[in-house]
Amino acid sequence: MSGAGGRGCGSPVPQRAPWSLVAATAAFCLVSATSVWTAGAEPMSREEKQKLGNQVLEMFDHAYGNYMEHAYPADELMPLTCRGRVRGQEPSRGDVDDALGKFSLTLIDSLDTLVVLNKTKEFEDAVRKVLKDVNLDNDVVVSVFETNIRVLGGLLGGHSLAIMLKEKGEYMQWYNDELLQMAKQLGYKLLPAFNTTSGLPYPRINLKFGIRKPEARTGTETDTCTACAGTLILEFAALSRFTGATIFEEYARKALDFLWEKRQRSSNLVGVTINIHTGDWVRKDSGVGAGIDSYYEYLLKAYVLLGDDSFLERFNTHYDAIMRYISQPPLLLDVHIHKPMLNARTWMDALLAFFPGLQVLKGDIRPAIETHEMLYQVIKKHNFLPEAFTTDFRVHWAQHPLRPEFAESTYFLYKATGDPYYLEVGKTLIENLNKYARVPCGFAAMKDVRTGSHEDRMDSFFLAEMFKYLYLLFADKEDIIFDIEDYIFTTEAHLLPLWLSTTNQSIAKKNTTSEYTELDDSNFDWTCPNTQILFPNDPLYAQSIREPLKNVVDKSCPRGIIRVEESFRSGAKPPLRARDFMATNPEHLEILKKMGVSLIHLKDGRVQLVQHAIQAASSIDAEDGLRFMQEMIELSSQQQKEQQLPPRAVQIVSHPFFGRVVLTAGPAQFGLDLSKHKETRGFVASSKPYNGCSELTNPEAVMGKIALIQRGQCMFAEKARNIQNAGAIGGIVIDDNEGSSSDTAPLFQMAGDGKDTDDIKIPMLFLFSKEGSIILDAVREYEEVEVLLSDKAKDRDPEMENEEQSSPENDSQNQSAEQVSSSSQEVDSVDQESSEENSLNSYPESLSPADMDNAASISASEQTSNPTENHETTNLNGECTDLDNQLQEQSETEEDSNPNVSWGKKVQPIDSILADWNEDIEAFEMMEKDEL
Ligand code: DMJ
Repeated sequence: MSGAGGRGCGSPVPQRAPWSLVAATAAFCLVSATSVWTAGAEPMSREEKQKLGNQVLEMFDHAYGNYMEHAYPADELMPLTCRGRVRGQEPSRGDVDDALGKFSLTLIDSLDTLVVLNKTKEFEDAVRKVLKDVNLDNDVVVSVFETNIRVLGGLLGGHSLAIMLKEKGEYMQWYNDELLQMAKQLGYKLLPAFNTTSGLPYPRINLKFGIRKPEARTGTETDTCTACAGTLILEFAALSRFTGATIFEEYARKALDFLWEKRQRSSNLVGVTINIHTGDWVRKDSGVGAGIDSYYEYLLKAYVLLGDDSFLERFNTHYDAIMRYISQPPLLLDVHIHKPMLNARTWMDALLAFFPGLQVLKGDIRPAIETHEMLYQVIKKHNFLPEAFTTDFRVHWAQHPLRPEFAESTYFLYKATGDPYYLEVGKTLIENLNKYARVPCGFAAMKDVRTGSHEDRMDSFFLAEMFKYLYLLFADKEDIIFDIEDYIFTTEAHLLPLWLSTTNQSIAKKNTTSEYTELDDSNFDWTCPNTQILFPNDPLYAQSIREPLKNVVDKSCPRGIIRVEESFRSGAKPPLRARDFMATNPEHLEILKKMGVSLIHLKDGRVQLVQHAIQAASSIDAEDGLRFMQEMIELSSQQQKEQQLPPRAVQIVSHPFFGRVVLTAGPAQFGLDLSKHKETRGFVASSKPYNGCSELTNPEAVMGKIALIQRGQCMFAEKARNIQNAGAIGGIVIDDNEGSSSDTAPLFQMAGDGKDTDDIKIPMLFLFSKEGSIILDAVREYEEVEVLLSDKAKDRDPEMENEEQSSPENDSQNQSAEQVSSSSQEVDSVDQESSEENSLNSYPESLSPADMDNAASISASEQTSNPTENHETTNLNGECTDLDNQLQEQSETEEDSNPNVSWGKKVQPIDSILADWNEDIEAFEMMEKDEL
């Protein structure tokens, strides 16, 4: 996402009235603020800014140069293996790959960045390459949304700056609208996607065959995300206005009109996904991040670019709802569209980092400063913004694909406030990128922000957006060869000229005011009048908003926890004891509020408690609150220990394993409970996409089978739902961390997604990578592999046993079978003898204060769940530790001292199982040959 370039207060406005109105309500304040800054963070010298600007240029060269040298004409660079990512030649990554259309994506996405970074010569070369090499007619299924924002937007941004340069008279003199012609060709290729009764586009289209034809391999989808359907208007309207072909703007408007009609009428919110045929909301949760983000962005920007009042009115209506329900400063939390007072999640995603930038464009600076500061504290803790993080700022999903949203908001906040603090923030971003993401062949996405591990990907938006915003942050007007304020940024940071607002506007006539119109005052409740008087009067304003948030996420650990320890030692007790707490008792709720503890109701009936010391009535109340939370943590962890689910077993029962291979698996907190001797038996099949994060494309393959799915990219529950919808009878999630094994890592339970998971009926188990590859290898070797999912290993297949017993050749196999069989029995006996110790040793437990069960029913038998895949928490000694490590250490120590209590030690180690297994296979193969 991004905002408008921002025109200074009082500077001449060449556009028609609506733009000046926007300027007056929002971005208008931006530039004037920079000149009034007088106090707060130390100002940055021009030399320092130039130094940082040059550093950005050098980094861009490193990224772009390596792409051009090692990847081009491929869509993206794989910076670890230093080669191009060509779709179909690399293992599928699911939906992420839908951005790749074999059209040199990174080159097109980088076009206007080259001009912003003053690399005009390189821009000229790049345009020539696009015209010469890029084919838009490939037989490949791409995302309509991604193709629009990255490719259509990239071509239009390139065209906008090409004509600007041509007019200047030095560069691009040969240019004759060729990029625009390509954009038009692409626009026509995308149009078949809109062939639905609703006018909402299909999410995917085949560039060569469109939607309907059998060769298209798409067109069966029923759902799309709101952002996917609502992020077209800028590019499509620009295309119409540049070319005079009105159809594009018409289609994009129709989709937006439909979404507006379908908004939930009482909350004025929209859901995350919608059925493109019926218009029903498929996912009724609503936030400002993933799935919705740029829909809101485009409403406001469509008003800026097209001057159509209806877009501003819609945006303001939604914005009011967002501020009423979703904004819980400094947090932005998803809610349910029908019950907007109910939080739908306990975590936030990284995409919402664009929102402070949009709030700047809107002119609502205060919450923008607050949310930005909260995000910055998370970044300072983890070096990057993890893809998702919890309301108490723990990592929820540790990946970071070098997203630009936070840099974007930093740029807009700097433009709005002129506060040099934001330059320092930008400097930190640059340092972190160089320190942690830079590799010899470019910049690599972070696989895990906590460990600093990399992924072999460098997404095109890194070049389209990150370098633009970072460069512009440090650039003075004279560092850029054109006036950036004459353009609006699309969501992919492509530049479209504001003069389009007065060009070919026939389509918009009926909705547009031709004269300046005074809108109702309520439209501006949150806007510029506040900020216009803000900075001249109080240059410390932004700092004063940030200050209380400084410790919201502490780098080492909240100091308060240590004080709690001390207080505990001195015997102090909170006024409300955790064990007495009732969520239905209004007095208790009042006490919580005083202590700065907020209660978040989850859909499944649980409540989450979060404490923010700064929200407490006094410092004493804050300490009481911490003590209360501490008690809750202890209570919860005690209950959890009593409620741990024991490990489960995946047993390969088909030929030639016949139950000999038993893999230790982690259970799930949802789906069929495999305890009490319930079991599910079936053949396995890999799901497509392998991460199971979207509707399966191979339902026929998994129908009636146990689906194999890779860990990562989305919540476990989401995977379960997708495979269940495809007809799978069970699922095995296989860890994507290569080399992981239950031999060396503690098992854990797969948690739900904070929502009601009763709809998941099939059993789900988790295997670490090493165990998972045993199944995958077996599939490769034998194709048909049958497994048994159960609470404990069952005896070997009796039928097979009989066959073997009757065969004199099988003595040696019988011997090794016995060995394995006896280890199964050991497992059983361990399970019976010391299941509690096993649970404690094998499972990381959540000590998070953020996941308390419904306190009204908290009792010794209640279970506390952790809806995250990752485990990181604050321990009672005030040290922040990784819980996995903590428990691993604990597990190792206890295993050393008492080898009988550990499940891990009791189960035959994988290597030895493999050795036995290989021997068995060889023996069976020999036997088969003999028989033949
Ligand atoms: C970009 O492609 C766009 O900004 C989009 O709107 C969502 N985010 C990605 C980068 O994170």
